[in-house]
Amino acid sequence: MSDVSVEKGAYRILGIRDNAFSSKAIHVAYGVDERFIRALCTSIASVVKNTDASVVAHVFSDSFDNMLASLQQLSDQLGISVVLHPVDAEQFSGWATEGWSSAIYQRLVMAPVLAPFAPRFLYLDADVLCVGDISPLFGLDLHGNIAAAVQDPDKSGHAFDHSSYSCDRYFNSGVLLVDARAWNENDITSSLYQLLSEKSHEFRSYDQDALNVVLDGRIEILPPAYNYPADTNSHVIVKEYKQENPVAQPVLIHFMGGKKPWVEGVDGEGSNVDQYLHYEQFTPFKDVPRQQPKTHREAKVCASYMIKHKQYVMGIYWFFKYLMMKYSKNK
Ligand SMILES: [Mn+2]
Repeated sequence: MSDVSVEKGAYRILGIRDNAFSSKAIHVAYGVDERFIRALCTSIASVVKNTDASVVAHVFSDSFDNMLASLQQLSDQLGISVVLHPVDAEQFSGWATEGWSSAIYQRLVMAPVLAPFAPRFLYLDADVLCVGDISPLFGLDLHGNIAAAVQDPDKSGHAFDHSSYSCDRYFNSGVLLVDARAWNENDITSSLYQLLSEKSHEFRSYDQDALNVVLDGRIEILPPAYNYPADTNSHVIVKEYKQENPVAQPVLIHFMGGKKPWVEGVDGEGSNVDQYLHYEQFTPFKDVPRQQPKTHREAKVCASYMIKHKQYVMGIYWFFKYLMMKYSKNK
């Protein structure tokens, strides 16, 4: 792939299709770093496989060097256009990211870039899996609001100053339907920049808190089916949320929390991991074994998975790996 270089600020289209940029096409957008390429491909495939609409996938990243071959292959396999948007991550360098990649901030800069492509786009976290048709979202009445999202399972609201916005509508930023024109007319990106430059270290859920503060009162709340927690998350808040909001057929399943379905040993209480693995079959990661655990928490999860599945040797192996990862790190 020696001819590959993506200039900052320029975009590049992989797989130009006849129908891709018709007004009927639906646009989905992701902001990732290259560690998420596998999840990204699976998420895109899951969107495409569940709709008759033409899909254009926009990917924002500060580097495409290690993603380009996979995205080209994905574009060919799915017959869709994938648009690469290089983002200079330097602009987020002073902002808090503890435990996260600065890619969390890429969703804040998408609307100005995407407005020339489409009046409306759907931002998705790469850990969101689509299992139903998202095209109705593109005809939905937003009642003059700038964006639409689903309420977060955690009703407490994370943002630093609860008096500055209505916590009872605190939304999860993993799925965000954006009216690009309204966003730009209201200078939302500038407001987010200003807020994060001053306060990012006071937030708990950085980009999500900032979006909640800036979009307060200008957000349309979507039904839970459009950002439903995956069954890999057994947190008590998530469990209570799911009991209060039972959804028989979700459209977008969000692998919230530390357990990701592309890591060996991650199991859910239901079928969400199997659903994830199903859509992976439509990507360049078809039949590639799941990622090995890389953190001590993942190693621990893997150890108990192996024991549960009566693979005792692997269980003991991962238990020792867990101990080594945990104690070599915290010397
Ligand atoms: Mn997520």
